Amino acid sequence: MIKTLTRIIAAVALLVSFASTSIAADSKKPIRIPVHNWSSQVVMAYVIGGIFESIGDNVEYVPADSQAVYESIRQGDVDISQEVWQSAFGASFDAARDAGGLLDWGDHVARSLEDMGYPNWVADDGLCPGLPDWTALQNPDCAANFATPDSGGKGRWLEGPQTWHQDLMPQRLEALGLGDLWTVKFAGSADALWAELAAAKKEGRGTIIFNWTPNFTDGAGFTFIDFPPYYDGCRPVDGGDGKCGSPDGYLKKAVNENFPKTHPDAAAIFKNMAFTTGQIGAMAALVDVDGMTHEDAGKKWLADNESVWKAF
Ligand code: TMO
Repeated sequence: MIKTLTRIIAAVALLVSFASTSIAADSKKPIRIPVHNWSSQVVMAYVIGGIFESIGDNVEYVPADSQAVYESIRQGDVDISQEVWQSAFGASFDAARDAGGLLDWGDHVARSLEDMGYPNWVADDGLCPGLPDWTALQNPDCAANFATPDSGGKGRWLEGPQTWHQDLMPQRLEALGLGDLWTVKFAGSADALWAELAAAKKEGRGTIIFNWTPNFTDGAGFTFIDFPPYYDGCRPVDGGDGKCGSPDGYLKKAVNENFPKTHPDAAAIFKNMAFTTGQIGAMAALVDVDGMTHEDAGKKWLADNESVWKAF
C-alpha cells in the first residue's frame, strides 16, 4: 500500500514536472521591441530580436517615442527597453517603475555619457582656447567662432532632437550665464548631428554638438565639455539651479512585469545581456560609418559576435 502510494506520488511528481516545463516555455506571441532614433538602439533591437528568434521566439519591432516608451512598457504595450540612458530617460524610467508594471532588468557593462562636445580639430585649430573646461565658453572670441547663419550672431550649440532632453540644454546655457554669447538649436535627427560635424570641418568653423558614448565617435577624436559636476537634483526639472553637466550615467535595460512570465527563456537571456562600450559603439558604426541598414547591421553584428551573445 505504502509502496503503491509512493509510486503514485512519484508518477504525479514526474507529471507535474513535465507540465511545468511546458508551461515555462516561451509564448509564441511576438516580443515587442522598441525602435527609437539613434543607431545603436536600433541595431541593438535587431541584435536582440535575432537572439530571441534563435530560441524560437517571435519578435515585432515597434517605433516608439524614447520618453513615452517607459509608460508604454508599464502598460504592457511594449515588452522591453534595451537602452535606458540615465541622463535622457532616467526620470521617465523612474516614474514608470514607481507607478508599477515596469521592472529594472539590470545594467549593461558600458557606462554612459550624454553631453555637449566638439571634434578635436576644433581645439587643435585654436578656435576656443581653454576647452574642454566650460568656462572657455565665456570668451566672446570663442563664441564668435561658433556662429552659424541661424544663430543670430551668437555661438551655436546643436542639440539633438528635442524629444531627448526637452529644454535641458537651453536651461543649462542660461543657468551658466552664457545666454548673451550662445544659443541652442535642435537637430531634427541624429543624422543631422553627424552632417554638422562634416559641414563644420569642410567650412573650417567651430562646432559644438550633442553627442554620447557609447557611440561610433568613441576613439574618433571627439571631446565632451567639462561642465560643473552633476548631482541628484541639480536640474531645473528636479528643482535645481541647472548649473550642472550630465551624469556619469548607467545604461540600463527594462521589461514589463509580465514579460518574465510570458517569455521566461527570453527574459532570462535579456537579464544576462550586458554589452560593453566597444560592442555598442561597433553596432552604431556599422550604420553611421559603414552605411549599412540597421537590420543588416544587426545581422552582421550577430554573425561576427556569436561567442558574445551565445554566452547570454
Ligand atoms: C539617448 N541618446 C543616446 C541619444 O543620448
